[in-house]
Amino acid sequence: MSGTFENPEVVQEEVDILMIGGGMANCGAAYEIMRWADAAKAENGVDLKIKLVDKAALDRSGAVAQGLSAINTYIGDAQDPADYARMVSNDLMGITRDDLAYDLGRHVDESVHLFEEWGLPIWKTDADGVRHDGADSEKEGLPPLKDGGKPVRSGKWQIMINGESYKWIVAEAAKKALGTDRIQERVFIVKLVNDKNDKNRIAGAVGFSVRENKVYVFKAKAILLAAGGCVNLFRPRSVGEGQGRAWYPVWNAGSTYTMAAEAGAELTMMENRFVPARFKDGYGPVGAWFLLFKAQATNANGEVYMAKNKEMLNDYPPYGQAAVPASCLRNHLMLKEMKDGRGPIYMDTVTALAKLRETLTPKEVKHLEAEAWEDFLDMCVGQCGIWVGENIEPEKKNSELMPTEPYLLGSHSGCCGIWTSGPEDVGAPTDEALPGVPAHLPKGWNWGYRGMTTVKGLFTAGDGVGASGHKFSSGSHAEGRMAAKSMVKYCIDNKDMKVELDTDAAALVDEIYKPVRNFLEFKNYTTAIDVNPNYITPKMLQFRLQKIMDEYVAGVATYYTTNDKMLAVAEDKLGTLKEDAQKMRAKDLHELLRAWENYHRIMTAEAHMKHIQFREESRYPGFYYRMDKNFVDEENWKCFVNSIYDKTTKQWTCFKRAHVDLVDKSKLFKPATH
Ligand code: SFD
Ligand code: AMP
Repeated sequence: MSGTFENPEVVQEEVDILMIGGGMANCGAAYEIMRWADAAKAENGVDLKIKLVDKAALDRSGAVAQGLSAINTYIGDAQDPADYARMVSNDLMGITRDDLAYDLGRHVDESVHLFEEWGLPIWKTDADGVRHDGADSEKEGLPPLKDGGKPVRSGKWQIMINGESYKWIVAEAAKKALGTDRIQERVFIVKLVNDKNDKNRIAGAVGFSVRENKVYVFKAKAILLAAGGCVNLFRPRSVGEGQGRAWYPVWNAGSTYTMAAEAGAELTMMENRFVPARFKDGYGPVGAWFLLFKAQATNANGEVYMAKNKEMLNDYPPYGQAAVPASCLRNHLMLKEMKDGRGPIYMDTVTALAKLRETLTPKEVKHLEAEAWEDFLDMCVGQCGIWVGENIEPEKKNSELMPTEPYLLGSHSGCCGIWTSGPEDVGAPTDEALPGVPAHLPKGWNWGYRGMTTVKGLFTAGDGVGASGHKFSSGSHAEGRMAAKSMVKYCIDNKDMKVELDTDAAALVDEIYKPVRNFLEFKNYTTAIDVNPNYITPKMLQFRLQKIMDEYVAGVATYYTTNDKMLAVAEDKLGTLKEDAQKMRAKDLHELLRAWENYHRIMTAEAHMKHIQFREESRYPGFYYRMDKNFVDEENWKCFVNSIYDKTTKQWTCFKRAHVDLVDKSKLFKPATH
């Protein structure tokens, strides 16, 4: 092993483009980037050096690790990107960037076509309307999607796949296109480094190997930071040995938001969160049950709360009147039953499967019953364990549903993230245009490079891009591809630029190995290795963070409620926790990883709390309620809440940015049909 635990080997490397993370977004970027880089070489004589680092192994890293059983964003030919932008806006209570959603909508299908070309099995419907799963549809000679093949739609936007090996397939294409010599796995990036001569420019990043005693200091002109969302900042519902399980992946630790914020990038909508309704204890997804199996959720008395509590939607005009109420509002109606003591909530799988038997052939029914299991086997295998352990056969026994602990993400049904530059050609003329900026986008929505943050050279995609959402796996891949193209353009436009790190390598190494040194210095002070007045274990610190967030920032303990006073307490406690984070210990490389992941979680948690505090309303009923401002205030708060973190003063500044609808939303608010 190189270096020692106390004094790691320092590896310094200079590249033009650094990609951080190897999930869906960066696999998209990796696939796309070489064609633009090769063109840059041929046309401009610029030979770009490119590198991708991932804290894990690409084949199973990120949210798609276990696989998925649906691709949730596929536009197809029955809808268009404007319909998609409308849906995204509606599900996120009206405050999203139409330019980003529209742009994604017009590119996402190409990624899905590539997945199919690379071998991802996609369910198809034949000319007689019969459904075939991926392997069968290939045997039957049904055409691929790009040649007019008809997918099996679970919902309006979602298509069914046999996706246990989804990530393997996407990673293989990424590795092939980028070349394995440009990829380094098991390197955890801790922080970005700004340019010495321009505080608002990116100059590099620093991280460490999770297998060897090595610290990596990268210099880079452009960085694509796509390290996923944030999980485990709230106390999870699962306890004890089950705690390693969450709905979104536990290894998404807020690295994207924290590193961007510390580098000075403007964040947006960090108050937003996603509280998915999931199968209880196993976190099994519900989409296939609601949309494909047409199941209904009920209270303990068998009453369908979406019908029973329909009137409650009238409290939230115009969103309550949408044909499909937003995810948070669906939770809002469910929570009413739980709070009034009519729980547990059930997914009525028995009735749904019985009804399907009335219209489908026995073969199709068998296929669907198998799919009920495969849905979980593909993406959430723990839920199958629960079903087996609790003797649940979905055709005979209903399963409990439960709203989970909150998650922060920008690619699934949430929209927190980083404020990024949009496309240059989307939108209607507005008089708010900046001089020199195309006149069709609102002020501040475009500054030349799609996906670039407000820090020069720093790009993001997938969970990193805020104020959009509903991109899911396919959209994150497409967004990564768009960012790759922009980064190459940025590097060509700035080909003579030199960047210089604002901190020297030795200081960066000291900072990163601080938890190791805390341990080595004090470990002999007590005989119990985990109990020490001079350091705290990352695990204990994580419990503290989760308790604060759960009890004061609208976690499950308070049925997702908080108020200004509780937030003030949280602010105080998080401040102390941030100070104490400097005392985390690392007794091995694994704990060093845990220590820095926790630091990233704390910063993300602080941003979340600050944004909730700033937004004086409850924009997402069912996800969180500020009980002192328990209403949606369209007049004053139909706007983005953005923030900037100052790493020197350690202060957040939150502010409003105007929201503009670029796509007409009136189509959404037809009389409700549910
Ligand atoms: O069932 C560092 N998602 C679903 N998408 C769909 O299309 N269909 C579904 O069926 C979906 N469902 C679902 C989904 C996710 C999960 C966990 C479940 C179910 C159980 C969502 C998508 O998976 C998601 O939108 C995308 O994957 C987001 O892509 P991206 O690239 O933004 O994030 P990532 O894939 O998690 O990758 C993050 C990468 O960063 C690495 N990383 N590397 C270096 N240094 C650091 N500090 C790092 N921190 C993280 C990670 O290793 C990873 O490679 S369903 O619910 O609807
Ligand atoms: P989920 O499995 O809950 O992550 O959902 C997968 C997809 O189906 C996402 O696009 C959700 O927004 C959508 N979805 C889930 N439940 C419903 C529902 N009851 N009505 C409409 N869309 C839903």
